[in-house]
Amino acid sequence: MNFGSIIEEKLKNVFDKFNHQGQFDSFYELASGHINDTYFIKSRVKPNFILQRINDKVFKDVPGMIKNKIKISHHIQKKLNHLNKDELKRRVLTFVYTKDGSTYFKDDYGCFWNMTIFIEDSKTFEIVENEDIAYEAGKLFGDFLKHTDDFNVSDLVEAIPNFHKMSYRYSIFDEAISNSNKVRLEKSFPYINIVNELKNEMHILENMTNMGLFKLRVTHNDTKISNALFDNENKGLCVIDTDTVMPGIVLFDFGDAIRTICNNATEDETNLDKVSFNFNYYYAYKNGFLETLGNSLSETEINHLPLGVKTTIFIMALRFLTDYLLGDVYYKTGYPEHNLNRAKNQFKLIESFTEKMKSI
Ligand code: GN1
Ligand code: MG
Repeated sequence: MNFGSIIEEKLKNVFDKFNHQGQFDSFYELASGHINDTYFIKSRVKPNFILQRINDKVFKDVPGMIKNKIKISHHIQKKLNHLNKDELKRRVLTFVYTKDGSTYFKDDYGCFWNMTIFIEDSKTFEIVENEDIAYEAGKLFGDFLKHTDDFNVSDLVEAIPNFHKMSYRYSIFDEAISNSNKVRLEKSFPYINIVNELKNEMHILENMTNMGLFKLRVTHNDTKISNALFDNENKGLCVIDTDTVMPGIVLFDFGDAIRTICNNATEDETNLDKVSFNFNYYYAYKNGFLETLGNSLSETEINHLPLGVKTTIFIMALRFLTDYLLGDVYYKTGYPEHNLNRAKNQFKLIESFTEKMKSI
C-alpha cells in the first residue's frame, strides 16, 4: 500500500465514525494551515465535508476547544435565524457529531478529529485583489464580533493560554535564544535587535489590557484573510477556522486581518521587494469593519487600531523567529529557513506600515 492509500483508508475509517448520510468518494489535503491536518472529503451524495485532525500539542484541551467552536456556531446560528436553512449553512460552520453523539472522534493513536459541512460555491483569497474584497472581509469579521458580542466570555475555555500575551511571547523568545543552535542564532541576529528595540512599544496593549482599558470580548484570534469564505460574487460569506475563538481584545482580530489583507505579498513570500503595506486596503477593511461593529467599539479601541496592527504583525514575526530559533517545533515548514523567511517578511511589513503611517 502506498502512502496515499494508507491515508485514504485512515480517512475513510474516521469519516465513518461521524453521523452523516455521505458516502466517501475521494479526498484531498488542504495544506495551507500551519497547525492541523485538514482534508476535503468528497462524498458521492452532497454535502461534502471538511475533516480535520487537531494538533493536540498546540491545543492542550481539544474537547474544550471544540466545545468553544460549537457554542459559537450555535450562538451565531440563533442570530441568523431569519435566514432559511440552506442559506444559514452557508453563513456559519455546521459541526457534525459522531455516531455516538460526541463532538469529536478520538482514534486508537489518541488523535482528535472533528468534522464540518463543506460550504459549496465558496472561495478564499491568499492575497487580496481589490478594495471591495478588503471591505467585504471587514464586514464579515465585524459581523462575527458583532454576533458574539453578547456571548458570555467566561463560557469559553482559553483554547491556547497566553496566545496574544506579549510578555509571554518575549519570555519564550529569550529562552529560545539561550537554547538555539549557533547557525540559527547568527542568522537571527539582525532580527533579535529589532525585537529588543520594539520591546516597550510592543507591550503597550498588554499594559492597557491589564489596566482594564479594553473590553474582554469573544474574539476569533486567527482572522487572516484565508479564514474568510467568499461567494462567487466576492461577497463575504462565512468566517472559518474558529479553533482559536476565546476571550480576547478586538485589536488582534483587527490586526491579523489587516496583516494579511494589506500585505501585497503572501506571508511565505521570500522576495521582500514584493512585501509592502497597502493603505487603500486598510481603509477599505476598516470601513467594512466599523460599519458593522462601530457602535459597539469604545473610543479607546478605535484609537488603538493602528497600534493593534503593528502589534499583531510584530507578534507573528516574533513567533516565527522564536520557532526558527527552536528548530521548527511549532509551525509546519516546507524547508529549513521557512520560519526565518516568514519572520523577515513580517518585519519588512512592519517597516513598510510604520513608514507609510508616518507620512499620513
Ligand atoms: C497558524 O494553522 P493556521 O494557518 O490556521 C497560527 C496562527 C497564525 C497563522 C499564520 C493556533 O494558523 O496564529 O497567525 O498560523 N495558529 C495557531 O499563518 O498558532
Ligand atoms: Mg487557525
